[in-house]
Amino acid sequence: CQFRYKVLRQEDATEATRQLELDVIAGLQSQPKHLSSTYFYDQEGSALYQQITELDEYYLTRCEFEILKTHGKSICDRYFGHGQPVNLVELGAGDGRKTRVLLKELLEAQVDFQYVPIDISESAMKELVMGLKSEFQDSHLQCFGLVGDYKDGLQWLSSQQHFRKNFVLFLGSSIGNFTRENAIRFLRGLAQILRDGDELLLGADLLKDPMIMTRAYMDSKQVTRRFNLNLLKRINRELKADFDCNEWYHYAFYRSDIQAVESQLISKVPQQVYLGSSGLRFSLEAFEPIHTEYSHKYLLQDLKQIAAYSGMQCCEFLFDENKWFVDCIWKVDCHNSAS
Ligand code: AVJ
Repeated sequence: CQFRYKVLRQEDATEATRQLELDVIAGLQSQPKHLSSTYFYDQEGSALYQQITELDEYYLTRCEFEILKTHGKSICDRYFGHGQPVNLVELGAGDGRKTRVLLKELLEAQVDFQYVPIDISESAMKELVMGLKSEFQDSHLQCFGLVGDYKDGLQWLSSQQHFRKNFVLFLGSSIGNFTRENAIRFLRGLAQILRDGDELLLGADLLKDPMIMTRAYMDSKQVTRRFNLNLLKRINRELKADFDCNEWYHYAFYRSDIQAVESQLISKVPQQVYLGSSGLRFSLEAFEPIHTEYSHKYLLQDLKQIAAYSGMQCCEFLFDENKWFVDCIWKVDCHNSAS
């Protein structure tokens, strides 16, 4: 079959829930309290994120769409199709809507490639693969999806034989959820797995008017609020907790000290939360925040520095018309990775 997916690390529900529980306990015992944004993306969270990408205020997806539409052909000409088969690997593929632009270009140019989307959500993957099947049924598209986290994805990459060149997509400024330090650690790991001739296309949100950045995370339809609160709903369900989802403010603001939009859930009242799975109780004061996400924003010079520290070499920067967003193309710096 041309359109299929495989679940890496046979999703051991009990193991995943145990990890969630450990992280939630540690996060709620910390001062200030925090929960990890990696837990946003269950079935409902992935669907809500897809709604976010269609909001007027959430410019990121639209900008990157424009970039891929404008530069797709040149990406295709420049980095694909010297007769060598390619793995087009996408980390965190989600609904793959932006990537379809590239898929069409590659099919048009008759490049020998296979699309390997990787996503943490099996329901999102199912939808992606079925969607591709109905849209590209009569083409030569080969899609081999993988359900897993980034770590599983990198592990799969490193297990591959290297007669195929890899072109890795990491779109949407997903890198922005990492601290700068962790971003470099992650990209170094990727650089070590990639070979001479492989490339990374990295999407990154650029610094701009703080109000524009803030509004993208405080949208008027309050979809982002539901996305943020879904974290508590998930914890209620999976860890038998009793968060009252009505007793929270969703709040996002730009922090110029770390160049990131920070998202929080702020308790409206003094409250106690019971975590049934562990029998633990946590107290929150009125107006106490739980930090849930950082979305980092970049200058081009930051990105150049991150590339250098990660052992990669910048090939080019591709922009939308407003220069609000950038898709960077990097390749492994053989000189750096050898040292
Ligand atoms: C998927 C990490 C790129 O940080 O902009 C959207 C997630 N959070 N609205 C982002 C998100 C709130 C998004 N990324």
